Amino acid sequence: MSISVTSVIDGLEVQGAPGGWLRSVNPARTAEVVADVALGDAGTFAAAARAARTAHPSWADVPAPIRGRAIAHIGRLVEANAERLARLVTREIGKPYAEALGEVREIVDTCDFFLGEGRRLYGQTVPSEMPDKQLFTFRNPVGVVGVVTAGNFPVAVPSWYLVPALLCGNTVIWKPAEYASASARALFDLLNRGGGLPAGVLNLVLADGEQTFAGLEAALADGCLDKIGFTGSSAVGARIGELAGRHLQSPCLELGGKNPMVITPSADIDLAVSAALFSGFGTAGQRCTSLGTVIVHEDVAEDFTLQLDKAVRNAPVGDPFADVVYGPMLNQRFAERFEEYLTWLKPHHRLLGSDGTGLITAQNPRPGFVGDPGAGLYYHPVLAAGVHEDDALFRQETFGPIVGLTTYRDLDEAIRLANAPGYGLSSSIYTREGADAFRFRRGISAGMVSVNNSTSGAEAHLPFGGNGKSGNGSRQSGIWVLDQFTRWQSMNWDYSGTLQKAQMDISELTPDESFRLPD
Ligand code: UN1
Repeated sequence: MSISVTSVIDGLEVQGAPGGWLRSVNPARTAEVVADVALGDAGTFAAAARAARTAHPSWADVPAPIRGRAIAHIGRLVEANAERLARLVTREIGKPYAEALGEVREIVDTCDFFLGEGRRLYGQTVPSEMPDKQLFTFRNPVGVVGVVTAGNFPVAVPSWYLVPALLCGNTVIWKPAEYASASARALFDLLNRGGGLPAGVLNLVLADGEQTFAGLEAALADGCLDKIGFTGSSAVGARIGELAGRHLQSPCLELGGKNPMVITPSADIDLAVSAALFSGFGTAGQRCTSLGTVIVHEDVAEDFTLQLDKAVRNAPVGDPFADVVYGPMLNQRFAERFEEYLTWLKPHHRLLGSDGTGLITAQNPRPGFVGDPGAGLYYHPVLAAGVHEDDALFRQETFGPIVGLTTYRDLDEAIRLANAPGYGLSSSIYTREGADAFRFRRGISAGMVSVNNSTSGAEAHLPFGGNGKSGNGSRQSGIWVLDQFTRWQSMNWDYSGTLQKAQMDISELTPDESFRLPD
């Protein structure tokens, strides 16, 4: 059953489709339409920003504990709708149902964390250098926040922005990935209904990338946008960073990754193989935290490669409602881009993990495929052994079921290789040596480090974010994201009844600098 989905501004569905109509299809069965999407344009985004600006003062006046209660109710409503929302996510972007349920869980976890933050949002009382004067700090909302998100986590990652932004007293325009519009609209409805949010506090704009960019520009020029949050590619992140910088803003950027996994000689190889399979091929390799390159010590390389090859060959691929390691690509655009990444495979790469490459079809079959491969956008997994440091496959993010493999001789070399592509999101090391783990942690440029765990699967209350090409140092989740959605305000209050000048009218105790202890 297909539905039609629209943008919502100031509590009202937007009429018409100035950006045209888009068909959101099930990538596991491309003949099935999930939603007809009425796209807005730059003007739609700018109108939403104006509505958010108007709604902001009274939302900021709602006491933070009351906003926290709204987050609590949202969490409960999401929990009560968990299976429905997860089914929709699986239908719309092809993520295996178990993962989709986990994704919905991540929203609830985020609500669980921030419902209490409404009763904290702590500021500090600070002593003054002068008598009869007191210093304080307060967290103020930033104002109007524009959130632009990707479709690989169509509901969890948006909640990392929307929940804390609302809790902190901001109003929001959310622009989800247009190919995941039905999932986005479902989350949007849950947030609005669950939170009892007044009109204009949270607005939804469905639009393509270029119109969104023009909309961000217009809203910034209008003075109706105070902060941008963006999850997506490093290239678009850089454009958003430039745009925000021209308006003296610093966006919250969560970008791509080329996440390394180092396998040391002491590693538990079985464990490392299962982690490489999950983080390289789970979600069809379409997480920003997906494994990019395995960097394996040459003493254990043969054993590890053999076992990972076997694990990938035996991994069930297919219908995302069945028990599979991965399903289809998110949508046609991602399938096309993946085909481009496959052209980066070169004769010096040893291709493992499958007998075929490219689209899985009756003519290019995968043994054990679950369901009808011809119905959807299913691709053979690729494990490419023998990648070189200057290969595109080693240096660039490849969103899809492809993992490179190279070897190293000592840990310094492994760390150098792990940092070489210049991203810095997630990373992992498998070792039984504590010293290896700490040396790796210190040397790796990534914002997130796993020890004996995969590169993906971060918990929802630790700082999430990257360095280098993976972001601008912003962090999401937990207490750390509060610095994205609030601004520190300092206050000093002098009740001495005189003008006490800082740094000048201060008293000093006199030290006896010549004092020495007896010999
Ligand atoms: C993403 O791919 O944008 O750590 C986020 C993980 C998930 C989030 C991934 N919890 O893999």
